[in-house]
Parts: sequence; C-alpha cells; structure tokens
Amino acid sequence: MEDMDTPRIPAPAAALIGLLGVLAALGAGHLAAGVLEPGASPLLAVGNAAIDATPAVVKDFAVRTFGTADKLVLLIGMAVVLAGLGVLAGLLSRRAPRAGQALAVGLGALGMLAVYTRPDLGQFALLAPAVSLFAGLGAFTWLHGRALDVRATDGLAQDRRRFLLGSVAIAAGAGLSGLAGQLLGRRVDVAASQDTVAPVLPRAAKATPIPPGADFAADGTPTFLTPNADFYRIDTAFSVPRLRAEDWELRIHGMVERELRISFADLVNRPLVERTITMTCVSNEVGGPYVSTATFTGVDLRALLLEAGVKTGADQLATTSSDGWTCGTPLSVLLEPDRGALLAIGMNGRPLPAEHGFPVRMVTPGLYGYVGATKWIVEAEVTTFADFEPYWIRRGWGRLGPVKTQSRVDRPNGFAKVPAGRVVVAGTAWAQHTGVSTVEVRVDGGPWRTATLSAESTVDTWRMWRAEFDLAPGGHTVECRATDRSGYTQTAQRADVVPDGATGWHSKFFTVT
Ligand SMILES: Nc1nc2c(c(=O)[nH]1)N[C@H]1C(S)=C(S)[C@@H](COP(=O)(O)O)O[C@H]1N2
Ligand SMILES: [Mo]
Repeated sequence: MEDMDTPRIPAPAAALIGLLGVLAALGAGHLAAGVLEPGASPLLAVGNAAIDATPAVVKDFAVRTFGTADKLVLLIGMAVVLAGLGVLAGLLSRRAPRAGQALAVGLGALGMLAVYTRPDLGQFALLAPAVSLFAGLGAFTWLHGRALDVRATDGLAQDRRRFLLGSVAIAAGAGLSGLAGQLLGRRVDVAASQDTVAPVLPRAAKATPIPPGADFAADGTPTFLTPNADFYRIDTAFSVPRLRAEDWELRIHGMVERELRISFADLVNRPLVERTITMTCVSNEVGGPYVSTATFTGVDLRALLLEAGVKTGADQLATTSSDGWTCGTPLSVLLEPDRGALLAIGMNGRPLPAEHGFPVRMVTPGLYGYVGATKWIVEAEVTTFADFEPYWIRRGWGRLGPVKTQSRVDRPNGFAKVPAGRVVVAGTAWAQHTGVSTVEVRVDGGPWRTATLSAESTVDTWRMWRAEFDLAPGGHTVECRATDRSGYTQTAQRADVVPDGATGWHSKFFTVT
C-alpha cells in the first residue's frame, strides 16, 4: 500500500538523481584535481589504489587478457560500478535522501583515502576528493528535494521544469567540469619540454651500428628496431605521469660516500652514449608480445654510481618513480664494467615518449623491466636487499630478474592457411647480455633443424631466425628453441610467468592448403 503522507519519487527519476549525484561528484573532483594536482582526481586515485591493491594473479590475468588496454578496461569497469551504485542509491532514496547521501559521503571518503595513501600526493591534494564529496552530496540533495516538490504539488508545471532544468544543468556542469579538469591536468606541457631535449640527443656517442640483415621483417618478423609507437608498454600508472625535464631532479643517496643531486641540465652535461637494447617484461608469456628493441640515449649509470661512491655492504639500488612505484636492481649487475645500464633520455633518436618514462628512465640490459627499467625515475637509494622490498617483490616476484633465453614463432600466423609448396617459417629469439647462438626449428615433432639467424648487433639485442620447409597439405605444428652463448638450450618445461619469467617452447599450428 502506498503511504499517502510521504511522497515517493518515481523510480526512473530516483535512478536519474542517483546517477547525476555520482556524475557531479566525479566531474567536480576531476576539475578540482586539474587545478591542484592531476593525480588527485578521485577517479584516478581510486583506480591507482585499485591497481596497487589488486592481487598479482589478477593483475597478471588483466595484462594477459587486455594487454596495454588493461587500464581502459579498469576505467570502464569503474564507470559501470559507479553508475550502478548511483542508480541503486537513487532507488533506495525514493522517500528520504539518506541512501544517496550516504553513497556521496562513502565515495568521497574512499576518494580521500585513495589520495591520502598515494605516495606522490601532498595533503593539499585531499581538497579534490573533498570537493567531490560536497558536490555529490549537494547535487543529490538538491535534486532530491526538487523531485519531492514535484510529487508534493502533484506535478505542477513549474516544479517539474525546475527539476528537469536542474538535472540538465547538473549533467552538463559535471561533463564540462570533467573536461576542464582533463585539459587543466594536461597543462604540464610535456611536448614543449620534449622539444628542448631533442637537440641534445645527437651529441651522444653513436651506438654499435645495426648490421644489414638484422631482421627478417620481409618474412614476417618484427623490424630490428621497434618504432616508439609500437614499443610494448607495461606499468602500474593509471594516468601517465606528466613531468618536465626542467623540473626534474634525481637524488642518489643512501649508502654512498657523496650524495648526488642531479638536474636534467647536469645529467646531459655528462658524456652521452647510445646503446641498442632489447627489453622484455617478466609477464611475457611464451610466444607473447612484451619484447621490443630501441636505441636508447643516456648516461652510463655505473659511472654515476662510482661518482657517488657505493659503500661496502650495499647490494641493491632502490629506485622510485614520480608516482611512487619502486624497483630494486642488484648492484652486482649495475657495477659490472660491461653491463651498460643507462639513465636514458632518448629512444630511437627522439626524447623518451611520456609513456616510456619522460624525462628520464633506467634501462638495464639483461634484466626484466620490473627489476631494472624504472620510468619517470626521481630517486635512487643505494641500500641492501634486506632493508628494502620493491613493489613487485612484495607481491611475490623474484628478486634478481635475469631475462630467460626465449624464442618465438612469428610466421606463419597461428591458424593461418598457407599455400602448398615451400613454407617460410620465421621468428624472434633473445638472450640479452648472453647472446643467441643458434635457433632450431621443427615441424610436427620431426627432427630439429638449425634455422638461419639474422646478423647480430650486440649480445644485448634480439635476433631473428628463418627456415624453409616443404610441407604436404594439411595441419602442421611448428616449434622453435634457442640456445644461448652460455650453451644453455631452452627447456621444454613450461613455467608460468610468476615468479621469474615463463619457460617452454613456443609452437604454432597452421594449415597448408
Ligand atoms: N615507474 C614505473 N616504471 C616501470 C614500471 C612501472 O610500473 N612503473 N614497470 C616496469 C616494467 S614491469 C617493465 S616490463 C618496463 C616496461 O617499460 P616500457 O613500458 O617502456 O616498455 O618498465 C618498468 N618500469
Ligand atoms: Mo615487466
């Protein structure tokens, strides 16, 4: 039975009010963050906190399933959940506004907690989720009151108009605020800063030239150098940190004789070198795409560590990015005379793209990215393994992270239909800092055949391979395995990417017609 004394808002209007309350909160919070500190946007801060709190298996699944789109998927998922919560709270508030108000306060508090726990945001940044909370609360309460007015006056035209106009105004205001926040957040002009870095890059001592025939791209392998736009990207940053070279400073401290504070100008005043390095992610499945090669320009990291003077007893370099991600690299590796780790400022002759760490990142040949490739690096502390556990180590990944020797079939494509006759099989192999010595390939479990290898650039870069087979029509499976210069041949034993990188032979099935 309908209670005639307390008017009820019709369900569609109630749902709309709930949704608009959420939109107002998000729009206002994004705008406030745009003015104060882009990372303080409640939506982004909660997304970042969600990424950090996600168990490694789920994160691994997300990377595997959605690849580089994992953050977009998270954003869409959050939008769906928030919209659902808004609608639900609206429907629960058809008489009294309490449920909707509770949601506004609850989400606002969640945003404040997410911002508070970000290592890269100051107390001041808490204003953004606070603005969000009050905007959501205000918009919801006001609309709720107007909807009840409509009910109380039995739909008097002027009350109805007030409610509808108010709804449209709040929706438009939320949208515009969100947009303005987005634009303000981009006011840090990364492109202009990159333009100031570009002229510095040609000063670097040239990399070992890439020999002709370094890839078999014509046969379907990747090109030897990966264009910056195609270079794989893996990181925990929900929004790409936007830094300017002019503002950048790196502190090298901890167990050192002399603490160093290096500005970007100081950095590029040191000898610049180019090194071509193949990078791999530990999350790369057998046959996966997270391996790419670039010529990086930068400053030798070992030289900087020697300048700072590493004290005896130290065994780890702990590095931190501007967004608080941490990495630990074995000092035994970084101090090897010929390892060649860099603080890189350039990638394939261009300043680092923002997604790849502008203005400065680390690159360590032969180590997976999570132990040696800190992007947006701002701090380096010489310490011990006992004293500091970096981000992924706390989540169960291996401490040392040497890249495992691997190979991949690139062509034919999986499940391709290939015309009968001579079939070209081609792929990629890598064994960074050891070097690939041979790749073998076989079809349908037959005898292994030695593939032709592309010309080698250095031991730190990948090599391509190719072989030709005469195959009868029907289905075929091709497999490959690499042997590196230490004499190690890839094991057939399958290992998961967790905790220290996948093993096993890659295979592909295709049909000859
Ligand atoms: N700041 C920061 N640096 C980071 C990461 C990160 O999450 N944050 N991820 C690391 C991982 S796991 C890899 S594999 C490489 C990837 O570098 P890329 O995105 O330039 O290919 O960056 C490393 N550096
Ligand atoms: Mo990685």
